[in-house]
Amino acid sequence: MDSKFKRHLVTAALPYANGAVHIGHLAGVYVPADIYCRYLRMRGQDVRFICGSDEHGVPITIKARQNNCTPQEIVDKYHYIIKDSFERLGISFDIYSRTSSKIHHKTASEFFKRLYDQGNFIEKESEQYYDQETGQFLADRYITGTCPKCSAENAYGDQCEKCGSTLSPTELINPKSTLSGNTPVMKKTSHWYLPLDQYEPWLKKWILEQHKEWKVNVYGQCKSWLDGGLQPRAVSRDLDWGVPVPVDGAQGKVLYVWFDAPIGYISNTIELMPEGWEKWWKSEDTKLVHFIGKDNIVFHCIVFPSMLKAYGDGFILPENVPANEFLNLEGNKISTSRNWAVWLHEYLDEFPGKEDVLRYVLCANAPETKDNDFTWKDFQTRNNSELVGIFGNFVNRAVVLTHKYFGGVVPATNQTEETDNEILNAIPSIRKNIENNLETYHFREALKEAMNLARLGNKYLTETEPWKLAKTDMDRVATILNVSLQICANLAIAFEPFLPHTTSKLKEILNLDTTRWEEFGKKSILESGHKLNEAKLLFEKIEDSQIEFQINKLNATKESNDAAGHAANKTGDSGAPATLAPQKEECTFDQFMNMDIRTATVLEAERVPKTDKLLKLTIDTGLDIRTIVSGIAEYYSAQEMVGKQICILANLAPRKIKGIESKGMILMASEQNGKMKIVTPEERLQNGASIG
Ligand code: B3M
Ligand code: ZN
Repeated sequence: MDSKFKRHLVTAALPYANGAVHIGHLAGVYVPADIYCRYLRMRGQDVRFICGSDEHGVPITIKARQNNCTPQEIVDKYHYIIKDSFERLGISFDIYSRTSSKIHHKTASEFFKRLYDQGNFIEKESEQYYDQETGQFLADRYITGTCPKCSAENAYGDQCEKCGSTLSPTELINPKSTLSGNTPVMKKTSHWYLPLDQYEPWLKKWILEQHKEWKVNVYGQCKSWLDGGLQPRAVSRDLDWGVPVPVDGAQGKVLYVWFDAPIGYISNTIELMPEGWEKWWKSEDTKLVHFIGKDNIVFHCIVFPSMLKAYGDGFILPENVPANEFLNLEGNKISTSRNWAVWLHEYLDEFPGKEDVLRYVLCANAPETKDNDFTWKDFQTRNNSELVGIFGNFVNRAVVLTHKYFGGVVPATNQTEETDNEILNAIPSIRKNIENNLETYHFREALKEAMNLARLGNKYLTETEPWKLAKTDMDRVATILNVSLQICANLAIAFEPFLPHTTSKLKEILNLDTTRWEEFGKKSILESGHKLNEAKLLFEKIEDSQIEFQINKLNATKESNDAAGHAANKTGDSGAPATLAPQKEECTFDQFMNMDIRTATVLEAERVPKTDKLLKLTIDTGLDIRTIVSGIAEYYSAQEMVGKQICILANLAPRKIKGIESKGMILMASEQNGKMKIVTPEERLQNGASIG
């Protein structure tokens, strides 16, 4: 361990609260950051793991506009979905807060004010695009056009997603307002700029000379920015959502989201430790590490350090910024807007108890040095042949045989043989490899090493065949099982940073309260005579049908994306949607009046076990609390449903679905692409309000 530092401050990029978290975010940032923090804690280090939602910026206001709601409603919705799903996956943040918090507004505002007062900014008037119809300046994503670098259409005012170039709105060819679709006009406005060019010599020295050890992708991106020459960057925007610029006469202006978001790391640390936070940010013996995705490199390596440098007052800089590349999904780029993703909260609902399988696959396949692909087939194979076939199988055999031959008590070792010593002696070097890899941010390699130990254990049992020796040589069986159980105990330590749910199960089986990293490598973690608990499977096989369900889900997304593109063209031509279900047969007024349709609110929701589509909902109909089973799991997760107001047909004859009595039916509207959406009143009404 690096003894230069007394404490470790680890941050993970603050996810935008304009959508849920997906596997790309996890593999790139949160899973490696969590492994790192768990490892440091096991080594007895003083660690704070800081994160929170990034709740400002144009993507959020655009999403609110699309959904006809306020930005606050958007961030409230996603903040809780994100926070809860991280917790369920076992991401062990010490704090997960949000940038709409009071404390953040105060911290960010004061930060800006100090730089302003110190004269660190340049104030500049410039002409910027303005939408006359909506009366708004068009910052960042409020403007799209053709990319000047790669000619892709629909590049944003701040970035082209196709080629990754950073852009400014005036570089776009044929700019259009995303608000009205109109061609914008130029209008004068003034903003504050951080003169990054002034920090260039200092940054060059700090990064290019003193941090040659940074990952190649990170160092390379910094070098190309620095070689290209830095320009002053605007740190304010004409927007009504964000931290107001704390300067007289700056009405209608807020801090640029990339100015306030990294300060979020500081605000969240203050929120966590109102008294002691300063030593975490201003003491040379704190090691600061930022985990991020590759699209955030410039902000964390160039802009934020320049802000901290400008601020002065002893703020430390990151020791390292381990940024990962991107994870693709089944050969295509993950996309929130095209719904091409595996969403964490959906995964957790669909694979209960399999948190660690996702952690394992995402780490084993992490895009550490290049973009990588996640496929459901690979997910299944890694689970079935590695977790179940190697790790789970080994532990299970060792424990079951100990129960069978020694009543679940760890037997004493007798004479050891060459094979026993070989495997026991291999453990300390595996430990060293894991440590070296984790401390240099090579998480895939570290995990591979841990898995190698399980692999060795499995091979050892297969070769020594204690079940055959049981007829002739119980002394030898005792030794083999003692050795095997020591390996199990070592596995419980080795895997803890990676698969914490599994290792707590394993510790329970081994009847171990705690495991300590210092013990990793020992040959006698479990003393002879120690009683084990009963054997339980660490992992379960994932069936083809589960994988097919996921693949079908993605295919449906693909089809609906294609259909949406198609339908968009069609509507452009004729103004009429392509296909709608034909009108049903006439019904009478009385028949209609017989239907008792009302509002209700979902109190609880859970997936009906062993089904793909069904949710069991407990709802408040105003009249009673009842259960409805509905086939909406394809479109809504259980969590998303809780708290939603819905409309139900209340007097539908009860029927049993999968053994559960369902009373009523939820009203749903089906889109052309077959997707269903629940029907809700425009405003929340009292439950039981009748509809007709
Ligand atoms: N909200 C951007 C992103 O998710 C972002 C990171 C902020 S970290 C201070 O790519
Ligand atoms: Zn481009």
